[in-house]
Amino acid sequence: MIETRITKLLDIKYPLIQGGMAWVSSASLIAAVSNAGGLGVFGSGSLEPDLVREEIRKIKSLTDKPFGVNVMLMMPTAPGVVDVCIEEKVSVVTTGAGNPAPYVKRFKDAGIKVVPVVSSVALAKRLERSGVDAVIAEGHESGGHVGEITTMVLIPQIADAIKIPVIAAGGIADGRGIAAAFALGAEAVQMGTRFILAKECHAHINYKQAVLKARDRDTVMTGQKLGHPVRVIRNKLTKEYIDREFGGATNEELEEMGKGRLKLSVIDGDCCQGSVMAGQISGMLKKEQTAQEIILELEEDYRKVFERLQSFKPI
Ligand code: TUI
Repeated sequence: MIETRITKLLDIKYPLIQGGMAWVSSASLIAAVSNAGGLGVFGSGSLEPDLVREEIRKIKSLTDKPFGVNVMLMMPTAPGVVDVCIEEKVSVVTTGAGNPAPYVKRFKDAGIKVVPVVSSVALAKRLERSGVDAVIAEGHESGGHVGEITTMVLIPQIADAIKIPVIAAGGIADGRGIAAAFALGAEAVQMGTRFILAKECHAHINYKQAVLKARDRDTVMTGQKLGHPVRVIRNKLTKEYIDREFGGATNEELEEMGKGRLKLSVIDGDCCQGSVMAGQISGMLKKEQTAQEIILELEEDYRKVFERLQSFKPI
């Protein structure tokens, strides 16, 4: 498709990264994405370090290609998960929901590439100084835990502010999105929501159906009052949660109400009372495919967009 600093850095064929999604990104999905030439990423979420190690070993048994692990920094398990990533010598660590600077030296000393998710220019600059290899600039369109700035606005500002390569995330799921990300200054894209619909993704069929059914305006923000905004598909839970959030519930009550909700939808398939995290691009997604079909379709789709853009070339 295209060779960039990211394909070289991560030793992958395509500049395509599957976002690490807690509970959703199972070993089978990660291996399928990496075997197809992208970078599969395991979302360790709130898992205990020993379970993360088990999953890493399962992935290693399914692929000899590079893959990544996402460390969710706001979880109390994060320091233990960092130790496991270092002991298991994973190729790449991505981080989310916090500042990974305290861990960068240990990762680099272990030969691990560090690619944090950022949602502001300030953090991107700070992390470049701390020695990370690249950043994933994730816009407000994304699913799950999100920042405030949209992808369209965030990518060019971060690309202008730092020298290390930028990976764009948030609202990207086809060749048009990839071409747009490159135009804005990114050198690869990360996609989460589209890979929920990979056949190798073990998320419950009800979760996949919720993504397939969603239209453009069907995601909402929860957790704004707690200071951890999370984008999910609207359902019975979000109605009750938002009513209580803006109806005077305490932070403790809201924390309690949110506990275990992601597993409830992804694993148990309760998409009424569970938290169905997905991006705004859900409205565009209409079918399940294998990871390889997704990646080959993206390549073909990107090529067509590129050809179309040639006709706009100034004479
Ligand atoms: O991490 C994500 N997305 C996620 S994690 C997740 S699991 C979860 N489970 C239950 C409740 C909430 C989440 C679901 N989705 N994306 C990466 C991301 N990181 N987006 C935004 C940020 C971010 C935010 C603030 C990164 C750094 C940051 O900096 C804070 C600081 O210290 O400056």
